[in-house]
Amino acid sequence: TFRRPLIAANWKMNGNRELVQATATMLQSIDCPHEILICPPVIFLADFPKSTKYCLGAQNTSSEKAGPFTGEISADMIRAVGAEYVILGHSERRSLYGETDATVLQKAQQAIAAGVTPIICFGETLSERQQEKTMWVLAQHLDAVYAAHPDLLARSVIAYEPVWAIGTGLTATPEQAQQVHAFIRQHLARIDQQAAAQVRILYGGSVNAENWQTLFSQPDIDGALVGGASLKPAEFAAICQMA
Ligand code: G2H
Repeated sequence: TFRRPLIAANWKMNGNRELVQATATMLQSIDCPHEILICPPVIFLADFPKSTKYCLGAQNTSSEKAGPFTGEISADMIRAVGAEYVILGHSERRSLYGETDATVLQKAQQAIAAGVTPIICFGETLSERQQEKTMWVLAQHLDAVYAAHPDLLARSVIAYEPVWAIGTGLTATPEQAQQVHAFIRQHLARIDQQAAAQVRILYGGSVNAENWQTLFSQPDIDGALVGGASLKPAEFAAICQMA
């Protein structure tokens, strides 16, 4: 099964118009066979020049369609300013803003209804890994989203982000990551075998230009969700160009 690699930048709450320009210019100048995605803070989406070299996404969206939800931004709205993807259930959203699998599921449904592809993040904490509960924890989270709504699987991208590797400089070893990616695909095959073979599973957690090549060479790693290193256009471009 061919799965087109997806290299996604998650700027988190970083960046400015200068970084938009620098990133757009850099990506415009490179050739890369993978799909490249930039997820800046939504306020910058409209500042990106239209390009065939990259697409755009948001880092969150509302679980509601529209209405009196002060401060929220709907999936229709992010779509209207160019977002084709939205990152959902990032561990920072889960741990700092109380998002649960139920919230993530609602948001994913809103996104899909608006024509936006959700990139749903899953990952274990350090203590869960140390207690050897990684696969069990992931199975619970995956089932909470996909077992009840198998139709979502063919319409989403999955990101495996071990919480202990996020922004810490620690990365999963390629073997550790491959083991989890293969488990995720296997587990999802029980829900929908074809969709599981086709779903792209991204790795996230301290990806940089140094470690990406060996992670990317793993058979079930179909791309990356890049945080810190995506704020440096030259380094992000180098990651995008690795085959
Ligand atoms: C994980 C990742 C991007 P970083 O959160 O989502 O960030 O690469 O900075 O660890």
